[in-house]
Amino acid sequence: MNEAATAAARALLARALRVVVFTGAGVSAESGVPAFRGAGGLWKTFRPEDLATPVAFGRDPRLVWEWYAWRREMVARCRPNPAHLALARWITGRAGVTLVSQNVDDLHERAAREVAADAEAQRAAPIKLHGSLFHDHCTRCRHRVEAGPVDASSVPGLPHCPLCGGLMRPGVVWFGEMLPVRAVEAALAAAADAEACLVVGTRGAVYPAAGVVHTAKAAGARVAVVDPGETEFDDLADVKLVGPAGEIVPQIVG
Ligand code: BV8
Ligand code: ZN
Repeated sequence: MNEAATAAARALLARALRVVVFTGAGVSAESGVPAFRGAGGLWKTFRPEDLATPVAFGRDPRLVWEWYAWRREMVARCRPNPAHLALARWITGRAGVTLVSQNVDDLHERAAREVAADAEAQRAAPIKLHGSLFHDHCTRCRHRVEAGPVDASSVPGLPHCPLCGGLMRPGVVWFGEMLPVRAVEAALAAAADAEACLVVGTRGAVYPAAGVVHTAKAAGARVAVVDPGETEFDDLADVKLVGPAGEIVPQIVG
């Protein structure tokens, strides 16, 4: 690991009174959660972008539910990695850090619960821009429930609403759908107020989520990017740390 870049990132983050952290699929890669796009993202023969849409769900809800049931079971078997845990310890150990994530896995939340008691853990829970794999809502009355077992063998067997009988859908934001307004507002407010922005494991290709980093940069924040590959934020990065989050993040926030 490039010592100078690590030292620069540590200093950049330590001296900032207010920091926004923005994460993507890469922060969960070392936990065994496949990335969303690129080679690792493929499920059977489908690209995630083709399944994570209201059109795909309308066309074949059984297939889309089978995919989400598979992802849920897979993520439930995963554990937070050193990057999730280091971020949770850092955020509960100091003031002024806001965690914003695109991830629908619950590994940031689980890391927070592992390192701190409830009240404290709440401070390290992320603002989730794209929803969660672990709750569903009704397509008719929007009633929300905690995720349960899914029988994706037939449409009648799929989860249905206990209140109105409508078909339930995963509580995630699909392509072409609006993001949760309060989450976007809270994330952009934290970005506009940040003196530093730490980006971990995201290509930065999905909007409006990627706008969080551009907002922070435009507000004068210094930006550190952690990623083994190229990202769309590399040009605006003040420090780029090339490598896996599980190795690098504990070194810059620990
Ligand atoms: C909307 C939930 C409008 C579902 C997700 C402007 C420009 C261009 C396009 C658009 C635009 N505005 C809107 C669009 C369209 C679209 C979009 O952005 N398309 C992209 C693909 C071009 N956006 C939308 O559709 C959004 N909605 O715009 O609505 C609207 C307005 C009004 C009214 C109605 C509608 C909604 C987008 C949200 C989609 N849902 N997830 C589910 O999960 O099933 S997005 C999903 O994909 C993730 O949440 C995440 O956001 C994204 C994946 O991106 P990354 O996290 O970056 O992951 P990726 O695999 O790409 O990269 C991983 C990175 O990690 C890599 O850089 C890799 O090198 C790195 N890495 C790997 N290993 C490690 C690592 N890093 C560190 N350590 C390691 N070990
Ligand atoms: Zn309902």
